[in-house]
Amino acid sequence: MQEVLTSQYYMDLEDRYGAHNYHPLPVVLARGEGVFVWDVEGKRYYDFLSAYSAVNQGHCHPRIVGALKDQAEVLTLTSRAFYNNILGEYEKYITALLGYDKVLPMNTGVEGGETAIKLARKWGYMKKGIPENQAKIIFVEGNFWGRTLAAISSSQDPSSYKGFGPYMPGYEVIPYNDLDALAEAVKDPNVAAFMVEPIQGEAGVVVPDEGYLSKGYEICKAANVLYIADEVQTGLSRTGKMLCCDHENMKPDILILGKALSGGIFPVSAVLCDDEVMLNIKPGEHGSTYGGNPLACKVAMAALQVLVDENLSERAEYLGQILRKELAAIPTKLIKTVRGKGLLNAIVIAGGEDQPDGWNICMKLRDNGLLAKPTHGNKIRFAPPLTMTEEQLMECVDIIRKTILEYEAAM
Ligand code: IF1
Repeated sequence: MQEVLTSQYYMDLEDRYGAHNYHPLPVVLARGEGVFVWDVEGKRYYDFLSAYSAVNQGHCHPRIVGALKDQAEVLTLTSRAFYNNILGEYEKYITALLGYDKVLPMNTGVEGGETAIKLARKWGYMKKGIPENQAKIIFVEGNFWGRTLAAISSSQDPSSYKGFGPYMPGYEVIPYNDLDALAEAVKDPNVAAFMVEPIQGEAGVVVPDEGYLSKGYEICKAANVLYIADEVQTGLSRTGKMLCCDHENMKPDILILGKALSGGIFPVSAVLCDDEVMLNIKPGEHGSTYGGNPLACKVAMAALQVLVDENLSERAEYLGQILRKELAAIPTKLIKTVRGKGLLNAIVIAGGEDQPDGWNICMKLRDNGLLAKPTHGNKIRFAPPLTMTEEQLMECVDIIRKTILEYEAAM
């Protein structure tokens, strides 16, 4: 008898045949369109995670899917052993759009971070005169930039690094949002770069003080240290500007993009910087099989054009103001803090990181038709696709308010 393909059936498949490296919310999605996703039973949800800001343009955006389909039937991958007729057009487009001399195309966000660190180290040796293998990179507490060994080596979160040592040398970690600590750290002549998220995503949408970005840049500039902005999660209209650094009119020396660079279609990342930094990596010193493939380039150009044509930065700014105001107005003791910029927001649930309310509230939100995920126990990220209408946002606010008040009443 044909097995009924229920959510449980699919969850059991993943449990039996897949690595157990995640603990997903128990919902099995089968379709996405715009701000909505549907589970295998046909129930519709508002997506308030946007695949961690990879789906800023909304699920299966027709222009981006169209670009994928058109190119997929012509030429998908040449490798960089040869030229192709798409990569150069993309490089010209994205460097003009974001104001850099050059781009180095990669695939995942963490590859972007690794590439940025290699560029910074190489610049440190070839331009700053740091002794070979002595280059240092400064990170901040609460950083998250992926799961590779280089990325977890800068983490203070045991679930990220424990059991995976030994770790990458040449790292120093200072407090986030602390300019005095940065000024002290860059005094070391062997420091090549400072790498930081303009808003810390995984840490629970931690927004630094106004001026932290621009003053941090000035401190690095004065010490001949490169400023690397990891905008994999904050970039591409998510915080109400094309780049989060734009809020402070600050142009980082090295910019890392990922996630929404492909509108959730498949992995595309990019590292942008000027010639002074980019040209220290010579032919054969870095790359990847799929980096800059024609399909990725066409998808990325469409994804970027959608951000511009649909004014998604302005929408994120406008809707984010409404969302934070409405969340702060919910009459509850459960919500300790509401914070964020644009449509990258989070609520902090009262009580410690180890209490189950974040997860339990997300389970209730799921029952009420909205999908969100807690981070570090008591923070719930609220980051819908930027294409949401004000009417849809208000419907989501109603769902969140109803869920919070019902949860509190049942405590
Ligand atoms: C997972 C977290 C978010 C990132 C920043 C680089 C990367 C990420 C600022 C690496 C990736 C993803 C990883 C993904 C879930 C998600 C995440 F919860 F894990 F931490 F967004 F906050 N820089 N973040 O946020 O990009 O290599 O993944 O393409 O590991 O489950 P990637």
